[in-house]
Order: sequence, then structure tokens, then C-alpha cells
Amino acid sequence: MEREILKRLFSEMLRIRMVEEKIAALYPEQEMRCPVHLCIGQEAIAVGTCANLARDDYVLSGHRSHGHYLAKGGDLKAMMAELYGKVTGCSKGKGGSMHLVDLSAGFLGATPIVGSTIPIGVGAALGTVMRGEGRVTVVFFGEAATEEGVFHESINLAALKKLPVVFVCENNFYSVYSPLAVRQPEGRQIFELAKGYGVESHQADGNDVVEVYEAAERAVRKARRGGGPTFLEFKTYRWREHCGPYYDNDLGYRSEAEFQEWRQRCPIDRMKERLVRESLLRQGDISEMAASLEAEIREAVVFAKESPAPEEEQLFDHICSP
Ligand SMILES: Cc1ncc(C[n+]2csc(CCOP(=O)(O)OP(=O)(O)O)c2C)c(N)n1
Ligand SMILES: [Mg+2]
Repeated sequence: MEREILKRLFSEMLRIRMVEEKIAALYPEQEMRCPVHLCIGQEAIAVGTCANLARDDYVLSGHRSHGHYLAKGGDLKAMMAELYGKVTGCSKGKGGSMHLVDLSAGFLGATPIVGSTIPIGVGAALGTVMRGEGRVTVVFFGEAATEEGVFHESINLAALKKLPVVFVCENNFYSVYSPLAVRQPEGRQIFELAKGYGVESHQADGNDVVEVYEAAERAVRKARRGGGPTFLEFKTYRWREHCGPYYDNDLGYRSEAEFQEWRQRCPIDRMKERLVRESLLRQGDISEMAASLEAEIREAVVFAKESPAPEEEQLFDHICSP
């Protein structure tokens, strides 16, 4: 793999991690009033996948969308302003963390209704084919979305019409506090579900950004040449609480030992070790990278905090389409 791509994958993961750590640090100030679902620990999936996409390809996401939005090239300042409910936010301050959108970056949107963007992604992909545009559409969702009927209807249509869609399932084993054991039959491999629809399907390590990149590369290339959809299941782990800035292993729905095991498999640390070992980056380069990201993030927070809230008379604008 080219050195520049490896470095880019690392710096983009680090950027998402630092943005979310900043959100977590500032959240207790109570100035961000929307719920936040952090993807800390899961960054490799967003980055490794989106690194294969062109700016005008499409991405859709769900409630845990900061990483997908940023990896697709969504505007950081507009995202931070959205979290602060400001008029300069990407949803004009009315959507919050779970309604990110940046059409200029091909990020068609994120919504909190689990599974709801899967049919929208498939419909968008159908549109691109009907218009002969050659774009690829990626839909990111958690493993719980595969328990919904809409997932099955959507993947069926994508298979039938050979649509250029890549379904990216982030299997972090939990839906809020419910482990897979109480939701799906023992022994099921989620990626096998897609095979039942005749869709090519693979499972890979979601904490290894190179593995993600290579799996996504094949899927995107296949979609682009008219070969139809692919389903990718990436195993990973959410580090923090389901919703909010804190850790919640003390609640007892998962064990501290399980968390620590995944903590050791941090996608960013693993990539950093590789880059240093292969002399692609020195510790000094990484510190410089972090300093420049810190400055960018600080600027975005200042922009968000200093931006005005929407005016009262704008309250009902942009709430639903005309
Ligand atoms: C249709 C629907 N049902 C339930 C919820 C409540 N809910 C929000 S996030 C979530 C967990 C989803 O788990 P998963 O898809 O695995 O994503 P993760 O949170 O693990 O990233 C649930 C049940 C919802 N938002 N939408
Ligand atoms: Mg999950």
C-alpha cells in the first residue's frame, strides 16, 4: 500500500478521535444540548471505507455518525456548530448530532431512527443508476439494524437491481445495553445473512484500518463497474457509553475485562505502531500532526460557541420539506 495512503488513514482516524475526545471533554459544560453517540474505538471503519470514495459518491449514516461525516469530508465547523444548536450548523442548529448532513461532500445525511437510512441509501443508489451517474453509495449502520425488516427489504432490492451500494455493518456486539446473545440466534454470523439474498458478503477486523480499506476497496470497485452490492461486516467495539461522553462499564451489562481486551486493540495505536516500525512516521511527526489537529478543532469550537442561535422567527423553517 502506498505510504501516503497509510499516513492519511492514520491522520484521519486521529482527527476523528481528537474531535470526539474534545466533544466528550466539553459536553459536561451543558452547552451542547443534543445527545451524542461517540464512535471512539470504531474510527477505522469510517476512515478505511471512505478513503475509497470520491467526493461525489454518497454516504448515509445513523445515530453514531460523527466519524462517517468527517471521513467523507463533511465540514468540521458546521458539525461543531450543529452540536451547539447554532444557525451556522449543518442542519441550521435544529438537528443536533444525529442529523448531520453535508451535501457538498456527498454526505446525504444521518438520522437516529435505527435502519432508516438503509432504504434511503438504496433509493439514492437507484437514482444514480437511472441518471447514469456512476456514483457509489455507502450506508453505515450498526449490527442491530440487521434485526429490522427494512434492512432485509432494502438489501433484496439492491440485489435485484444490482445497485452500486456497499452496506457497511459495524458490529460492536451491543444495541444500547443488549448484547447479541439476547437478540440473535447463537452462532449466527451476521454477514451470512446477506448471502441469503445473493449478495457478496465479507467479515473483517474493524479495528484494522488497512483490512477495512482493502475490503472496502474491492466492494467499491465492484459497485463502480456495475457488479452490484456488497455487504461488509466489521467487528469492533464502542468504548464509551451508548449515548453520552462517559464510560459505563460499571453498569454491569458488559465486563471491564471485555472492554480492556478491546482497548488493547485500539485501531489508532495499532496503526501508529506500524507507521513508526516501518519508519513512515517519527514520534515527532505524530506530535506535530496532533498539534495541528488540536488547533483546527479549537478553532471549530470557537466558531461554534461564537455563532448565533437561530432566531425565534426561524423556528419552523426547514423542519420538514415543503
Ligand atoms: C427504530 C428504532 N428503534 C430503537 C431505537 C432506539 N435506539 C437508538 S440507538 C439503538 C441501538 C442501535 O444499536 P446498533 O444498531 O448496533 O448501533 P450502535 O449503537 O451499537 O452503534 C437503539 C435501540 C431507535 N432509535 N430506532
Ligand atoms: Mg451495535
